Amino acid sequence: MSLSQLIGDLGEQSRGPLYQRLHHALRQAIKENKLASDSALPPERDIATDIGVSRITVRKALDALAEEGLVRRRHGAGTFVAARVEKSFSMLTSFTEDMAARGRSVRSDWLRRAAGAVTPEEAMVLGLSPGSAVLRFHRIRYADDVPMALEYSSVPAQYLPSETAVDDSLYRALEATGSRPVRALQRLRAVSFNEEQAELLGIEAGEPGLLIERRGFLEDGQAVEYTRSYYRGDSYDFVAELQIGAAR
Ligand code: 16G
Repeated sequence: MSLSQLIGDLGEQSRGPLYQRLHHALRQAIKENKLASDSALPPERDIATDIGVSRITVRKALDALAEEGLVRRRHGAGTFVAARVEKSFSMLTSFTEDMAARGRSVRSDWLRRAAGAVTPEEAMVLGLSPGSAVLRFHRIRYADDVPMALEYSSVPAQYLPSETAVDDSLYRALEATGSRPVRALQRLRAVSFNEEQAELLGIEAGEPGLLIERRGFLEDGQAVEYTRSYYRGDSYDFVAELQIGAAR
């Protein structure tokens, strides 16, 4: 099926300049999986002829998609629909490990990295007494320079020498002090990103996402981590391997 058949009549998609309508139509096609993850798009000039717009219009639409992280340009190879990340829901791995396993480069921008007194919510979740010290790590997490998730972690202060002990990876820092979690409880639910979160992730407010809350525990049952991870719905597939239970 050609791209023009796939996205339909641009006039009916939305208002605004032509490149923007093409951008929105392609974005829709990617989100609806009509353009498969990691598939190659035709060359710009072919798209232009197929849809009946100028090459500049195609270029601008693809630029906008690249900025949103929905397509990726590979030097000399063309433009590809960005691969969705398959994240296992049953492994106690870190963001850094998840991305490294997929050959993606990882970086984070700090929104906050500070010590403070535990809030009532953290005290309940981490099993701490009021007044205890916690370290907070709030980050935008990127894979190949595309913002993928917002992450808000709290760790009881006793498990790390200071907040600056966490550089790239929280789990690496915890491992260094022998306090990496060995068990975790997770809860997940659908969210819609608010204005502030959407801006940090470079997407539009109201887009769907997934919130995963993780409570990580040490061998002795002490809670060492409480993290809320907000994942972009358009970039992740969550997978889990299920086995038939003993009690049938
Ligand atoms: C993952 C964990 C998060 C953990 C982080 C550590 C999920 C749902 N969440 O994002 O709880 O704090 O990895 O990553 O998997 P880091 O070691 O790369 O900082």
